[in-house]
Amino acid sequence: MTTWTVPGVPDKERCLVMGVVNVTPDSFSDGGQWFDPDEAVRHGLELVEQGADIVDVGGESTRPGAARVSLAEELRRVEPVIRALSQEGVTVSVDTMRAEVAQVAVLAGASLVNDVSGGLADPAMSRLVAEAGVPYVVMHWRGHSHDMETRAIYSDVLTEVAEELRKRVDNVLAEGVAESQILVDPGLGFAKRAEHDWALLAGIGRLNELGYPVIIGASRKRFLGRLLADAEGTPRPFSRSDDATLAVTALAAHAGAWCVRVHHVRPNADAVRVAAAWQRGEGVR
Ligand code: PMM
Repeated sequence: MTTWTVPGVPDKERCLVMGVVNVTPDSFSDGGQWFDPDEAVRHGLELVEQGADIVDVGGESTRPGAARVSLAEELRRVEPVIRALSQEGVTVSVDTMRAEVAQVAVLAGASLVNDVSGGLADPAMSRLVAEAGVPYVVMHWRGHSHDMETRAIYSDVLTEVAEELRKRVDNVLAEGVAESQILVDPGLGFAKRAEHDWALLAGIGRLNELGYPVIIGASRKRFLGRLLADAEGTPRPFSRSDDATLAVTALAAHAGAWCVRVHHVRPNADAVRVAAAWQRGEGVR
């Protein structure tokens, strides 16, 4: 089992759990629930109590088709929540594509920058991350939500995603980010159809070969709903795909993922412990 030391994130000798707090009115799976800052903070603390190692705070929905929010609105949404959670000692990541938001977030106490565009959306992001010195999630991304579905064209998705991630990482390194800051994520559901998501999960080993900790964000995504469609082919709503998320978590942890990003923390926190015990063979005499 490979264990990673990521600056600013406590080592756990198991796959970490990142709990999601979307401070948005329109996110795919939990939009509107934590839009009020006090509610968002309360929810973040609840996720920690349930076993989250990191709380990921985002102020911009990235669901397919979503329009962008303004910089001012994104800052208004995330800054007070990040500040309050950080003051409570929570390890917070900021889910943003904007360097200015990342900067404010780091000043407010965020320990990681989670950029779903891997630096493509804002050319100032890599420099900012280099200066801040915080871990940086480079996710595979091909374009903004409004038209990302048209970009889901691959002949060999695993090879192409690994290669595009490697190029992004090279770019980010060239801007001064240190190797020790980099985390990678295949970006399930981002310019990907269900079959692409499954191929990437089956290929976690190849993603590990990039040489950086891998994050998997499968929670409540559409490929799970499609898999669990009823006899008429109607996809299972995301509100009833948490058990499937859990199965992905156990398998991803077993396959060497560094972290899973999930909405429903408690059972996933159990699943990563099961995977770690399984790998260590605890209980076997
Ligand atoms: N997915 C979403 C948002 N941020 N960040 C990372 N690193 N990986 C992901 O897969 C990811 C992300 C979209 O999911 P949500 O809107 O349901 O939270």
